[in-house]
Amino acid sequence: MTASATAFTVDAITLREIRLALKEPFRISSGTIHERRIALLELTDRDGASCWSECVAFQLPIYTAETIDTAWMAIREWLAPRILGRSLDGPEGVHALLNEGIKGHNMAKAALEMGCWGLAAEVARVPLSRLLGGTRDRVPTGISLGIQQDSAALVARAQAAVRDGYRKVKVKIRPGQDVEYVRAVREALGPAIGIMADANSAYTLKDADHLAALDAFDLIMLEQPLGEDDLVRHATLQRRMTTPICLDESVTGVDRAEDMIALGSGRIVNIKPGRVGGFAVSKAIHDLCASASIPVWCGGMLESGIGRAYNVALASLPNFSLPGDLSPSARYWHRDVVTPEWTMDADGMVTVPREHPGLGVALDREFLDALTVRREVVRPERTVVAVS
Ligand code: OSB
Ligand code: MG
Repeated sequence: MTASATAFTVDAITLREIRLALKEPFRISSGTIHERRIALLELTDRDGASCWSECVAFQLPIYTAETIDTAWMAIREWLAPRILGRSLDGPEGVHALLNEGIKGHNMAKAALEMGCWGLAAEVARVPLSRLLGGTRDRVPTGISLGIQQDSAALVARAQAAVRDGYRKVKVKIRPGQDVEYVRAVREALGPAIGIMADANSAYTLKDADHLAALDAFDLIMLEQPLGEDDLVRHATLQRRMTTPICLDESVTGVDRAEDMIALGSGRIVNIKPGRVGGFAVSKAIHDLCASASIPVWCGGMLESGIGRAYNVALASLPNFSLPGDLSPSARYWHRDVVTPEWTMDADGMVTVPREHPGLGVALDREFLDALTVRREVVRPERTVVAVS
């Protein structure tokens, strides 16, 4: 791909908030998500091309510090003005432009940066997966099951997931709902099914012996048992467990992935492009992990079909060797905002759009309009035009 083929100039960025009710509430150790308030971006090129992207921040800071409202402000006030009206050769350098002198706000940066990758794919008329360097036509999919009222309810969902074809079953855990829940799932599913647990930072090193009891269940991995900043403590815990630790919240950039590898804080990385500031950093973490023989997989943030298009494209890179949290639309929503909706085949595989240019899905504009609760257009020179 020549640089000029992906050159673009963003003329306007429309921020839009939609509300999308989950089919059922999703509970993690730190809180419950009932409905997604999602910030969407529409980036419009000077020559008329446009592309949508999604900000994965939740309504409350239960996963990382960011929220939809902090991201909205960061995009409008500090980040969008750095991109608007600037002629860019391609999306590769966008993260550096957004990151210079602006700390944190990775999900806000990612929404813009990934939108630039999508726009570049539109402009160059290539599928996003190919622009990124993806090589797979289909990606294996796992399900992430929220914390349930009791282990019987969890087992029923896990069994249904296996019947649906999912290639991996992830169960959320927290103190009091952990070892016995995992034991029940392993006993019900038998030894052949890939199972893992995700604690979303609910434990401390005082729980090391308790967590080591999970070693009995042959888990593919234990995701983020300790705090986001606990790289050294994760290394201590990893030495006390045979189950591989996978880091999610802790890996906020390439440096943290390097630290994980150097310290032995974990053996697997969950890459969520939103958490690390977008695709350029995701690719760099992917490449670093590939060279260190660390498997990676693509995490999820209960995205709409728009964010899912970006995750599926990313997961088509070669070192995404474990099933991602890339469930089909119908697992989350009564109706998704894209057509076709995301589906999974009976083998638990999601097809990567590798023929259509851009995201490979179309937006259902009428439905999006009906879901929209606020909209703002940001133009060059930081003119904010409030629309509603
Ligand atoms: O830690 O991966 C996580 C959902 C909300 C907050 C954190 C996480 C999750 C998931 C959802 O596991 C995965 C999905 O999008 O299906
Ligand atoms: Mg996680």
